[in-house]
Amino acid sequence: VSATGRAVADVLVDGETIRAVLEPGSTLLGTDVAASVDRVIDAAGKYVIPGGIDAHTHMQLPFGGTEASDTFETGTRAAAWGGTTSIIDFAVQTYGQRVEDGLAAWHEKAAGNCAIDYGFHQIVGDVNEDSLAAMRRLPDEGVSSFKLFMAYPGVFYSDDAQILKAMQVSRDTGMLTMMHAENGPAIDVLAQQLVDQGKTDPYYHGIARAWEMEEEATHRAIMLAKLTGAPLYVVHVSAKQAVEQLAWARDKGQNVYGETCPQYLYLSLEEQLGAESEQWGHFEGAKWVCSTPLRSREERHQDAMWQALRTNDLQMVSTDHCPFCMKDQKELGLGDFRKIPNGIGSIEHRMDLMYQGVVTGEITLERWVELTSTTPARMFGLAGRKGAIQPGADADIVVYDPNGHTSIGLEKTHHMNMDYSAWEGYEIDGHVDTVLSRGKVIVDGDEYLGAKGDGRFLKRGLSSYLV
Ligand code: DUC
Ligand code: ZN
Ligand code: ZN
Repeated sequence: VSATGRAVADVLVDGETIRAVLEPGSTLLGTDVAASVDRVIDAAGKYVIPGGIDAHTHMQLPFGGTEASDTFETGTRAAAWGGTTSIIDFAVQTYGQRVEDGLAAWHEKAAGNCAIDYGFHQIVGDVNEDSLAAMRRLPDEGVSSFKLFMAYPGVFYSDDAQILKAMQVSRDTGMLTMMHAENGPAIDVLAQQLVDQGKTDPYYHGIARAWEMEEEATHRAIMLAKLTGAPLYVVHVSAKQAVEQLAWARDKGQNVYGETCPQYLYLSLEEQLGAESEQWGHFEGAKWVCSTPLRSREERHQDAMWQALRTNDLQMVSTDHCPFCMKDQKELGLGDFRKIPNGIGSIEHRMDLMYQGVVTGEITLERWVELTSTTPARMFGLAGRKGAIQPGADADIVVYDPNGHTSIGLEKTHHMNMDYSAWEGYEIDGHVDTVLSRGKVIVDGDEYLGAKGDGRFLKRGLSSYLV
């Protein structure tokens, strides 16, 4: 299955590379191909798809006084189990730090630890003259996109002046500007007022981060991108009004893109409000505290995300994988939702959860491949190497069984380094059977054959979507 169609075919892998896609029973240079290879993987009745590319992950991200609980080792292993064979993680430059040092630190965390190939975007948390100069050199390092935050004053936040200057670098270099689009200063006032009223439960995280704050920031990012001519990619879109902004800008011909995440397709603020357990009481809702937040199902944001995936107003699905345990991590926010580290762990389940969209008729099989692999490769400068089963591409291949079944839960399918699953109880009509990463079988049924250090750093080129 590719982004453009499906066919019954044999895929010939030679070493780390796809050599040919052949009609079954083909001969190559006079020899019967199937009879002359070292190994045949029988995928009859199953889908053979390009390995998933998760273009938004946060392994070992320092956040809220703690650190995201998946290391590059545990996070990429979980990814492999779930049919994802490449990630693009966010290297972080914090206040007062040099961009080069932030990037070097991320290389140190990842090198020799990944089970699958990995690339980096660069978070620029401190836009100043030094970092603006350093950003111009990032494409030479194979880092062809940077992320700014309109949220999180005091942590990663950039004001409009800083955004404008960074976007000018984006325009000049062809690097994609990735934007966390929420009005952080306004959100922080609302959050403080809620806490002052004693509204401290996790649910109020979503009330403080109102959709108006996402719509406004998305619009502002679009206008700054228009003014500067920067290509813009808005991450973790969750509000239907934010999608309307993207669609509006795209209809006017602007080079603007957006992703959503499984949590914004499946989960809701109402469910977070209703969450309660013996152990945690209403603090149970902390499991789903992430930013942007879960949105109201009554307001139909989830339906709008699925629709946008069909109409191509949103082009990709990434996870924003940013896992924290309840114990000692989410727990930090007991009595004050502002102190709950933001994030959900989903890297293992993205391919399955999005396949559910095929089963329920929300998207087509081809669109599934496009949203989870082909477009991520093209968007982030990996076209030709990743995201398609074609001659010359890396042999990153998943055999997916539409007749298989996957039960998600902490005691079931769970390899992420977390003490809970945000997806507990989800039942998937489908199963990742076999996973190849550059020609090596790393998942074979219930057996894991990958190893840390198998994954290599991906030096990325510029986006195929540049004009
Ligand atoms: N959102 C999250 O949920 N976690 C990390 C950073 C972010 O923007
Ligand atoms: Zn973000
Ligand atoms: Zn993120």
